[in-house]
Amino acid sequence: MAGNITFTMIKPDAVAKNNIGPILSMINKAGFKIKAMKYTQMSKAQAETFYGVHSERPFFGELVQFMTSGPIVAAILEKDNAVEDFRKLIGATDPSKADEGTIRKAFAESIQNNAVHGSDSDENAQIEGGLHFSFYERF
Ligand code: IDP
Ligand code: MG
Repeated sequence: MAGNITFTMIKPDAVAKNNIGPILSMINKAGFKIKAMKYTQMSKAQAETFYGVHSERPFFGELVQFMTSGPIVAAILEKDNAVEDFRKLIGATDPSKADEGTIRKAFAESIQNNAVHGSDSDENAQIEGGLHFSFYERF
């Protein structure tokens, strides 16, 4: 059965461009509820852990640098079929391939600076949420 939780970050590019509000509005309009949220900046160690699966990719160093370059908004979102529906809402990793109406189409700058993160599986949603939020920070 599909899970009802996903994890997202509004990335430093979108925060720097003052797009927190418009992105949260799209998330709310798509029917996601906010279970947990914080405005924070990741350390190098946190970003390396978060993106550990990509550690062998050529872009890993730049990705970690980018993700630690400024504040992010981290959140746990709730909805039926959350992971799949949120991936549809954010669109393709490369914004030039993202569909109209998606968050990345509207706000991403490049394949790296692509405005938002969305978990790719129920298992990773649990892991990623756990990296950022304790039980007492979830409502
Ligand atoms: P996703 O965020 O759509 O799930 P992943 O393949 O999991 O995409 O990659 C994680 C993040 O790494 C992307 O969101 C993007 O910021 C960055 N990234 C992915 N592919 C590239 C690339 O080819 N060049 C530079 N950065 C990339
Ligand atoms: Mg991914």
